[in-house]
Order: sequence, then C-alpha cells, then structure tokens
Amino acid sequence: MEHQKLTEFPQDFLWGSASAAYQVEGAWQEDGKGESVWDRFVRIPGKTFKGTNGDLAVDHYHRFKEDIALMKEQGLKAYRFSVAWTRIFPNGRGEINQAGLAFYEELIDELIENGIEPMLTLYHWDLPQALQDEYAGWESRQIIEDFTNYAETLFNAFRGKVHYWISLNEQNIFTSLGYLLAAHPPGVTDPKRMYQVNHIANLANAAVINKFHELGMPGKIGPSFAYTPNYPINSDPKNILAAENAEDLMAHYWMDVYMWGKYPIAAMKFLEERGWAPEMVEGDAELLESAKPDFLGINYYQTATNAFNPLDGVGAGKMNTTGKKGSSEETGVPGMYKKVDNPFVERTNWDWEIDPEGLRIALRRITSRYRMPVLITENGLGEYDELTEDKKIHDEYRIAYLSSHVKAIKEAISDGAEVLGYCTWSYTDLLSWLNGYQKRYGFVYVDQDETQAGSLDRYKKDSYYWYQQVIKENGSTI
Ligand code: BGP
Repeated sequence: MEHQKLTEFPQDFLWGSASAAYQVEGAWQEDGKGESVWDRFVRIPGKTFKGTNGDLAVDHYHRFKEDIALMKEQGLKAYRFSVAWTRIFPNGRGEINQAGLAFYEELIDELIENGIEPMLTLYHWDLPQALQDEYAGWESRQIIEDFTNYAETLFNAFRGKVHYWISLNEQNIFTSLGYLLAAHPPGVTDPKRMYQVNHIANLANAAVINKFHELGMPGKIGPSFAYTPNYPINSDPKNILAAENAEDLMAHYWMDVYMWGKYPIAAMKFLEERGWAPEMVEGDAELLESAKPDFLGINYYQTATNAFNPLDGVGAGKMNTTGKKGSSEETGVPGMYKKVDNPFVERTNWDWEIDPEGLRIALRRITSRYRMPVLITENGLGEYDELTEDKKIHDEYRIAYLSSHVKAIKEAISDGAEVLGYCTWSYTDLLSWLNGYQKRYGFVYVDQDETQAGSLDRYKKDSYYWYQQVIKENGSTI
C-alpha cells in the first residue's frame, strides 16, 4: 500500500534499546550468583566462536551507571534488559539471594531516575544449572512451578516500577537451538524432546502471564518471539506451499499458541506423522487458552525465502558463526520447505538477509491475524566495526539498516498496526552467543577483542548520534 502521507509515531512511542544479562553483565560468580547453563556450556570446546564466554562480558554489572548515563544523554526512552535467574535464586528455587535482587533494584531505580522506562525480560536463556541437573530443566513440568515462583518474586519486588515485562525471550530459538541443533545448551539433537520441551515452555509462559494478571500487576506482559516471515521463491504453487509450511511450522507454531492457546493444524499433522507431537495432558489446553498476553513482542532481524523440499531433501545445515560471508550451509525440513537465497536482498557478513520491508510485512501479518499490539523487542545489525585513531566509529551501514527499519515501522503504523515501541539490539556492544565479540550491534562501542583484552572503555558510534536525533524528532523526519 502506498500512502500519500505517513502517520506519525505516537507521542508516547517507546524508543528503546535492548540487552540480555549473560551478554552484558559479566560478574558471573559475584554476590552469590549461581551457575547457569550458559556458564557451563561455553566451557565445552568448540561450542562458541574462539571459546568466547560471558564471564566478564562488557562488565555492565559494574558499569551500569556509566551505561545509563550514556542512555540519558542520548535521550533513550526505554531500556530492555533481562534478569539472571541465578542471581535471584542461585539454585533455581529456595532462598532468595538478596544481593542479586538488590543489583536489579539499583539498576531499575537508576533507569527511572534518568527518565528511562525499564523493560524487564524474565528469561533470556540463562537457566539455573541446578535445575538442569536436578530434573533436566525444561524437560520437566516442575519448571512451570519454579519459573512462576521466580517470576512472582520479581513481580512483587518491582511492582509499580516496571511496567513492561517480557516473559520468555525467543522460545522458538532456545528450544530449537537447544534440542534440535545442539548449538545451545543442553546440546541435544532430538525433535521429539524439542517439541515436548517447547510445550512445557508454553505452559510455563501461560502460567506466568496468568500470575501477572491474577496479581493485578500494573503494566503489560507478553512473550518475545523471533519472527522471521516466510516468502516463496516464486509463484510456482509448490514453492508457495513450501512457504506456507514454513510459516506454519516456524511461526504460527508459537504465535498461535501465545495468542489463541492453540497449535496450528497442518504443523501438528506433520509432527504427529513423525511421532514428534508433544504430549498434552488434562488441563494443558485450558491453561494455554486462558493466558492472554497484553502485547506480542517480536525480535525481527530478517526474512526467509523458501522452495519445495522433497521427503528425502535437505535437512539442518551449519550456521555462519565466523563472519565469513557465504559460509552458511543450506537448511530445510524434508517434506516441508528448504531455505533458499532471496535474489532481491543484501546479506550481512554473517549471511543474515537485510529486508526492512519484511518488518512491515511482519507487523501487517500479526495485526491481521491476531489484532494485537506489538512491541518490537529487538532489531539490529551485527557487523564488524572499526575504532579509528581519533576514537570514532563510522557505522553508516548500521544507520542505513536501522533507519530503513524505522521507516518500515512507520509504514506499518500507517497501514493500521499498533506498535508500542522499538528496541534496537543492542545498546552497547556485547557478547554474541555463538559469534563472540567481533559481531557488534551496539550504539556504544566497547573496547575489547575475542580474548577479552581491551580497556572496556565505551565510545559513541555515529549511530548513537543518529538515534539521538530520531528520538528527539519522534521519528518525524524518517
Ligand atoms: C536474538 C537474541 C539476542 C541476540 C540477537 C542477535 O536471537 O535474543 O540475545 O543475540 O539475536 O543474535 P546473534 O548474537 O546470534 O547475532
């Protein structure tokens, strides 16, 4: 749709930026923090790029005041961060570690004092190792109670201070990378277990959302879904069906459950045929259908283009975690779809397709299918950055990426989408789970390399000033 004039961003639009505990905090053993599955996983040789880990990360735990001062100067309206479960409950449950709670209280107070809306993610993948050891973490229904108890502790602690809550970050990614591709903890390759784990995560997500509403919490809660909209490669009906298959199995399979409490029909048939469908017990369907999120969070980075894939066709392939363009392998799900290159878009050095229009399409699809407000909880460009001799970072490629995506949001709003805010990924540079420190996303450059050598000094990139201007003008010149 071409508009004669675009609708302006709402006055209270939340111009934000995001991070996650494991990727920024460091201080992995300080003040009573317990071990998480990521603390353990990164120590397995070959799992992360050059063995990088978050032991120190970007030392946000000790430098959060400096980071928040930079946010304030930039004019940032919202900051999305996650709480490390192991700081609150070192063993996943039991006694509260007051020092851990105090850290987040200080962080939240500092944000509020500086006029920045805190957005709190309850779970950004750093499960307590103790729960993994005790009952295999997400494989047991016991986690529903423990996750709800942990969430309730935070609800009570930050009631009235935090108004935006994200339940699970990218459930689709942590379940598939953890249980299908063995690329995340616990490093398993078993579709049956993956779909069971995912079902339990759905129940935990629903239980926490219900708890939030039962407690009459002021504010809003929703999950953050990594939405990669699917296209067909061309108008060959076989390829169109492949794209439909991908959208059903890779997107509706999560979003329908969040919004309607129901699994999509065709995807479920596919899982049943292969013996991978999750086991539903009495009460599961009721719980899923009873939970109503207040918004859908989406993390948008790229789209996927699909073609027909026969039953004996291509399966999982290697991801590009090295930054060598073109090194990712072909992937697909036999009998459903395979991913092919979209000839109309550019790619990053990590082979992620750059497609701002795809964000508009994502927002349009969600609006039509679910009629739900959207909070964009992540969007950004991971690239190499260079610190010049005079300590500048000229990241015009990031400005181009972000500004085209902001424009796409404005167009989607003009099409009728309700968008609450936009969080870029990320605020400072940080640890990219599998790709080390060389894949940078921040507005703020952090001086350190893969061996964690460097001063950890912060430098403002050109994109920092660009976003400052966008916020000041509330996106009116985009
Ligand atoms: C999302 C995660 C983030 C972040 C981002 C960039 O999937 O929620 O934590 O890491 O992707 O991904 P990557 O670091 O792999 O480039």
